[in-house]
Amino acid sequence: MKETEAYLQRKIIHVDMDAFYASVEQRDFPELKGKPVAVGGGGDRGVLTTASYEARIFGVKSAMPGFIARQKCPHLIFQKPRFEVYQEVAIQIRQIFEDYTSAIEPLSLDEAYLDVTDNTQFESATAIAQDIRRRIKEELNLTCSAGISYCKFLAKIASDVNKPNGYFIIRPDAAQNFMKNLPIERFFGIGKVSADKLKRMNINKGKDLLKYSDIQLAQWFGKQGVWFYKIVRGIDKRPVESGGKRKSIGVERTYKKDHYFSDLDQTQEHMDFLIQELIRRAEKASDYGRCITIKLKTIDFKVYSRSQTHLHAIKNPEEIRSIALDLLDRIKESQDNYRLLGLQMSQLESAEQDQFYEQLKLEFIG
Ligand code: TTP
Ligand code: MG
Repeated sequence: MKETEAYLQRKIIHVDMDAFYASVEQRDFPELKGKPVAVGGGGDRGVLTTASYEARIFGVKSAMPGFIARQKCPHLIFQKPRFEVYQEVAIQIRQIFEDYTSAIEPLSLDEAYLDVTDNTQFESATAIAQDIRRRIKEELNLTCSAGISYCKFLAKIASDVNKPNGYFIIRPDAAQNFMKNLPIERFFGIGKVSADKLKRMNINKGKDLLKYSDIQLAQWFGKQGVWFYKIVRGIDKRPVESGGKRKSIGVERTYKKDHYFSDLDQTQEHMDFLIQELIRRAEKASDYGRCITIKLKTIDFKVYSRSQTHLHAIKNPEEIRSIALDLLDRIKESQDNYRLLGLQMSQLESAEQDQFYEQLKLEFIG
């Protein structure tokens, strides 16, 4: 087998739970079954985390402000999120996955890639996906959808095709055809800005993008253009990255209406609280990062974020404070009122150590 074709032989499954938080609520409170349910968004200003499929018929969806959801569906039932429960369920799902492969890459609580190429117990990846779906239903009483393909991008697209409670396979020989009619914004790595630009060039679907050479696309989009050229041909060799350590430690706080803030002094006070909390968590994890990011969300949902990266992990509370306040200064020209403040530390030492050891291991093998 030529090295260039090896990636086509892989068997990757993408599993995504259906209306995850809402389904857990309907499972645990049977009186909610068959009803339009929203999780979160019940307060004055909150947004929904998700909605049950019964609510989606009314146009209710994730990230929608609660008051709009209520307008669209007056009998919508608002549930308070129970994050610890969802986290617990995510661990149970993960335990089921581990019976099939150790190559598991979670994307969020309810979504993961599995590389099952080496699993010889089942006759096909589809059989594995179906077995996983059966077990999630039997053991956890929840439904999910699965996509099966040779690469991450297509497996993820596939899990959406027959959602909810379905599955879909995209085989290598069917991939080209499948992608021809795929809207441009659904290709992995084509973000909103690029998609808009492509559409202005009358490139709306995969088949339109196929007409352009890598050189042309690179001229228009730089390095990204080369990726567009590849992804529209289904060339996605990204491995399923398992065992990934956590990449960041973050804290954020959403404020109620009476506590919105806009002036610098108040922001600093709130920031001090977040700094203490961040340090507490970093100490608990014995992990510190090189990069500090702050995030501010205005009352009309504009998000500002600023980061600063250093050469060494930042451990000193005073240093974190001075970086955070510096970053704040860079946002503060605007006179907005804010409802959310967040502070995050990333480029964690432990994760970088792992990369370093991984690199050493490779050098020894090589
Ligand atoms: P998704 O998989 O995007 O959505 P879902 O599982 O609710 O519905 P679907 O059937 O379409 O997959 O997200 C998983 C969970 O993550 C979701 O149940 C709630 C949470 N979430 C948020 O908290 N905020 C958000 O904006 C989104 C999109 C999801
Ligand atoms: Mg989901």
